[in-house]
Amino acid sequence: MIDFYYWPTPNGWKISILLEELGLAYRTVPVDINAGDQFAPEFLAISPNNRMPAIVDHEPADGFGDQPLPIFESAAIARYLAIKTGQFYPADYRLRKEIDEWLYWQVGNLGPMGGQMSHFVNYAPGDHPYSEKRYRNEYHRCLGVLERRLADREYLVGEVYTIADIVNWPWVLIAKAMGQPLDEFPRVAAWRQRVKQRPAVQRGVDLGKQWRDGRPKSAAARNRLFNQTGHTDRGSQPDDAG
Ligand SMILES: N[C@@H](CCC(=O)N[C@@H](CS)C(=O)NCC(=O)O)C(=O)O
Repeated sequence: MIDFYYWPTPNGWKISILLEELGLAYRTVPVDINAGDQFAPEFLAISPNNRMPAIVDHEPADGFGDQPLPIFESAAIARYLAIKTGQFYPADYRLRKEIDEWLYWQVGNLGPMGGQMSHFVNYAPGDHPYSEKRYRNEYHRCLGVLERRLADREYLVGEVYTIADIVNWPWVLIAKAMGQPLDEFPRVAAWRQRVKQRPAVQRGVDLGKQWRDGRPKSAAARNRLFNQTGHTDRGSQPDDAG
């Protein structure tokens, strides 16, 4: 059994989709990031960067011993689960090299740029034209990178669907909702649609849909989620009621 620490956001969907694709048994542990659950000491012991997704595998893959195995960071989780099950991460070294490139690219580029864009478009109080433009342009640039990559491919690596697609896709799913149409990126739009049609992808995105209200529940929670207080990992604060 796998404990899956999750909240329904693009980063969470990477792993809900993969777990559904793999058909693995898992138990969802909600990490309400709008309420501050990510700062609970029990969660920080699993995910020291106070972010979900994370997993604990109670039946670790061969070679990992028999103690429950915690893993944080979506790309690390995806590689682990794909290697454990022998799916979506072909054994060929050149393909693996390419998959790894697109995994690291996602967690270092598309994800953070999209995340900051979303922050300034959806959450930041007041107007921040420079910051909003900077992240809009960077997100737009990333979509251009994907468009070129998909110019002669159905999927990000070769002709097979891999964890590179699974990890990148949720951050393209939300493009339109963030005010970035995909008309300029027809190959990306077609790939987005191709992946979206997979039943496991639908199930992954639907997981915990009822929790997706999108907003921090209090001023204190908002300040902590957006790190307005310069917090470290002190754990849950008692002031979340406001
Ligand atoms: N690089 C991380 C990013 C994870 C991430 O940013 N998760 C966000 C939600 S989308 C989170 O848990 N935020 C809580 C916080 O910032 O306190 C990954 O790919 O796993």
